[in-house]
Amino acid sequence: PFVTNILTHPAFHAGACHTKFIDETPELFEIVDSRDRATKVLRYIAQIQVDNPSAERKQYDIPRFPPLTGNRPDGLKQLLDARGPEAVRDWVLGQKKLLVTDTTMRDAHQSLLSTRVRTRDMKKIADGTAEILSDCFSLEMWGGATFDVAYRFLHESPWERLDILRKKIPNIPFQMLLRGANAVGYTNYPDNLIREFVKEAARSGIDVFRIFDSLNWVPGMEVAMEEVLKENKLCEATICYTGDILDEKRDKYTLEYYVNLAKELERRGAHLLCIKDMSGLLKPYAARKLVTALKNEIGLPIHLHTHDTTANQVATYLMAAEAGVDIVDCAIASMSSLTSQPSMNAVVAALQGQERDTGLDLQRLQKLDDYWADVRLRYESFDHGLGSPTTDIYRYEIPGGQYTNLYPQVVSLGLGHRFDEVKEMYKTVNDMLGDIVKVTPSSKMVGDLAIFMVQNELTPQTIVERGEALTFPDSVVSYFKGMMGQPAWGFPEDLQKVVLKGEAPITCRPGELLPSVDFDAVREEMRAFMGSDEINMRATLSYCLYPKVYEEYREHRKEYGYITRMGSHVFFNGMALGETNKINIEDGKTLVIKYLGLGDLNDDGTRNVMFELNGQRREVSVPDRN
Ligand code: 3PY
Ligand code: ZN
Repeated sequence: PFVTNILTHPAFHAGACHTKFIDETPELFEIVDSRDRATKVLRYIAQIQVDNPSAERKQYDIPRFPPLTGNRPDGLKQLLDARGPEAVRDWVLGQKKLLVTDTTMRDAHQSLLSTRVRTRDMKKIADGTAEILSDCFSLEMWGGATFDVAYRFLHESPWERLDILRKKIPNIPFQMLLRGANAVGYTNYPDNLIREFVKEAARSGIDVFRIFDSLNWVPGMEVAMEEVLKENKLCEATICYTGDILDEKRDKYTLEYYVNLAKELERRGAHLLCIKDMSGLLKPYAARKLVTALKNEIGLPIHLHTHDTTANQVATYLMAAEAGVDIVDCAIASMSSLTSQPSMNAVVAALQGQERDTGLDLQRLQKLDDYWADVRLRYESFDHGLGSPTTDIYRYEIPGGQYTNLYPQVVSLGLGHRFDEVKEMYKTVNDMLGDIVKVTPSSKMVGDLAIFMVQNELTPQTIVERGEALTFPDSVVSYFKGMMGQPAWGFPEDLQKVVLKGEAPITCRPGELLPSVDFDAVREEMRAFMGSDEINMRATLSYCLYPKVYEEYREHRKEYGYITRMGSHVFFNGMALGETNKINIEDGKTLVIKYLGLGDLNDDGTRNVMFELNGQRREVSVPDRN
């Protein structure tokens, strides 16, 4: 193609071509580059077609968008930027409305759609969100599992998501979920990595950092909290709720336990306190009791988070609202309920005209709801969670996000028919460990151990007896070593001995032992796959957190280019025969692609795939792996 470009270039025809022609005519390279980019996009789609030739490929209508009014009122983001986190805290405490955080762009899809919602589908509703939700407390749109899933499965940068949404939504505070010393990963990281990560997230637009420790171990939150305070952002320290404060037989996670924890977090400078009910165990009357006690004992706004797995949680919010909770987490109705957050539309409707009226406009919320209902259809292949609510979660205490993923995980191990046993074992493991807080990453460890025990036909007794000869899952070894922090009531010593096989556990903060990251050395190491591409702090941090995932993301990018703007049904499922799509690969550059079908298998094992690209027939060949 390069030669063709030269031959067809007007300067060449005019005889003005000399040896410097190529150097001085950069658009030749642009043409090559853009043709190259189009080929990459075609190859991406072609590979999906070839990998799954007989898939049923649906076409979708354009989603329904809310009509924009052009009126995007200032929100709490302006107050935070102008007057700082204390001013926001005081404003929250000084007003009556029940404030709402919208989790649609983070926890809702993490808990319903295996975290797969793409930046493109968030960007398209960003303007509408900025107008309609201008009065809400925050948007939870970053952190948790979204960070690695963006790179790993969506082949896009979570940092870019933050940039894009920040630009379109300048009025609502952005909130992220930060797993304390585990950041957005599953293991403890060195202190300087946590600090740099917080700094970069704050610089990139995160305003509210919800920080938790998966064992409610305060030292695990310490470094992240300190750094957020330094950055002058809102530090929302978290108590993870487990057990049942109404059950007098359970004497560990009592009202007193939670109140003491909350006091400690307030003492350490938190601006807000989160009750994180990750498994949806906080029953309505327990919420009333807990919120009343916390309101009496501490002076911070209280932000309640839950999952509606049992269908009890709108009632929980109403009881909490009566008891004075300040903020609740909801998702737009079509992305709510079951393992996700309670429906914002339902909560708003329930409080209309009452003392704690949210002030949000139900009619306009319906427009956001319509959009998400349409978009959700594109994620059908990930939408295989609970069909109906279940109260068995009170027995198993499995977090919302984990509950949707556990079944496919168990199926992929060939244990689908033993799912009930795995759930029962999850409970058994919890009892065996002395009843611990279960949330990422401790919940993953409990799940891993439960599956391991079912697979190996182990019981709490035989696991200790046979333990010497067993190779335990990495997460379990890490837990018993103390690398996830310290559980409040210690480790079962006999099991700890067999898991660690003579190695001594640690009792201090893992961050005190982990050597600091040498960022220069890391950048040097990254050169190997980054080539001449810029290695900025974001790239470096991502690589430190997820080396393999990040490297694969760069490779994918090299091979297929920038596909973040491709429609989601094409991105996941490819195109139906004869379907035409416009695919935007950069500002002002749109490809019109029509899929014409599969061609022949070549001798080298590749298969030709036919398209029309901007009206011209194009054939690309990709490996046929079937
Ligand atoms: C996460 O850590 O990703 C969670 O959502 C925990 O509840
Ligand atoms: Zn959650």
